Amino acid sequence: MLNVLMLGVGQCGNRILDAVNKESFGGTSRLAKYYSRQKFPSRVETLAINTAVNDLKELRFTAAKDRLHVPNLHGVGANRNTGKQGFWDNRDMIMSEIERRGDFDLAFVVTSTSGGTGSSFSPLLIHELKKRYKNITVISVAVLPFREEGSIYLQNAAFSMRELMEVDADGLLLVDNQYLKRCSGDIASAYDTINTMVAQRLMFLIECLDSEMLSVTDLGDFKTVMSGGLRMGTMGFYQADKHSPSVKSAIENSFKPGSLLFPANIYEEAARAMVVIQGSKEYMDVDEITKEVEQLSGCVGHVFKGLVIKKGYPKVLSIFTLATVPEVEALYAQAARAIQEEKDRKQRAKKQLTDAFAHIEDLEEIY
Ligand SMILES: Nc1nc2c(ncn2[C@@H]2O[C@H](COP(=O)(O)OP(=O)(O)O)[C@@H](O)[C@H]2O)c(=O)[nH]1
Ligand SMILES: [Mg+2]
Repeated sequence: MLNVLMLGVGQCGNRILDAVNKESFGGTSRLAKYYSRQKFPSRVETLAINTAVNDLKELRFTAAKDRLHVPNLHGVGANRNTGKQGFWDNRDMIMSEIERRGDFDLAFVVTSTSGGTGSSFSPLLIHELKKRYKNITVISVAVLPFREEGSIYLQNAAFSMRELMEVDADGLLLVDNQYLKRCSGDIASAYDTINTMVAQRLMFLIECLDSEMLSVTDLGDFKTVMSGGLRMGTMGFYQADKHSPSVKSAIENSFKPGSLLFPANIYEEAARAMVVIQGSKEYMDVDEITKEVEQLSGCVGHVFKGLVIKKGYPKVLSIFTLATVPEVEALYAQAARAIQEEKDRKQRAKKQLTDAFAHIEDLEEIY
């Protein structure tokens, strides 16, 4: 049995964690958390961490004991320096809250890269986790902002992503709000849709890593996939239905740009992959599956394949690490421009005030 820790940090991380808890309790009832058992086969501990108590209050499916308010701050106002200080001031309290939940094999740290709390806490948290848990695999699930959300968010995303890559996490799974915007009209329902997509994929991944598989993929394989390429990746998912229960098309559909959480042409950009397929025996045509995976292996360095027999139409999760990420580079270029503009704006404003004061330089107040 796998011991899994899932941390949701900051508002975005908290909400995605809440979506996980909603899915895991298998219902939409607000009361579900009080009486139903989690659907996870593994032991999964969830913890929502935030400096803003209001963000924690907003959660609907996360038990009170799984919400950790880091005190004396009311959010950090998207300021990552304030956030880092807040983490250091409360490090022992936060870590002991995690450690009293026992030992873990695998941890997901879910956060937006662009806000204040999650983006500053998460790299530090990952560092602490790697230090305190000897054999733990830590994967960061990092949400990229809508590109028009403003210069501070862009700058935060650029710097926090660099920190996430530098703290020895075992890999980064990217979720791009901008790319996924097309899934929904207004922002609020886009968030819900995106959060549910992420929750579904993570839960399916955990379930499969801990299943009896025909063809095995385990935590070690997942780790190997995540360490491929740039150690940054994307996840595809597809669930077939009764109109088209073919496992072949389910696999192919999970590779398509429309199924991915971060844009990539996986045939050209992926470094390693893991494809996990679940479904009733009657749909699991092993020859077809092998053919599909072999085709992918022709383009991608190494592909791990997992098969799980479980009642239902084929469900496919595909995880890719990437060898090139043009979209990330474009975000850094945009962030650099935004930082420069912000600097110029500040200088112009300062100059205007200096000029204004100059008008009264040689004058005194007269009464
Ligand atoms: N996908 C998704 N993104 C969100 C959600 N809430 C906020 N964000 C994004 O997160 C960023 C703001 O970070 P947030 O998590 O609110 O900051 P923090 O609470 O200070 O860590 C923005 O880029 C938002 O678009 C959410 O529920 N889902
Ligand atoms: Mg927020």
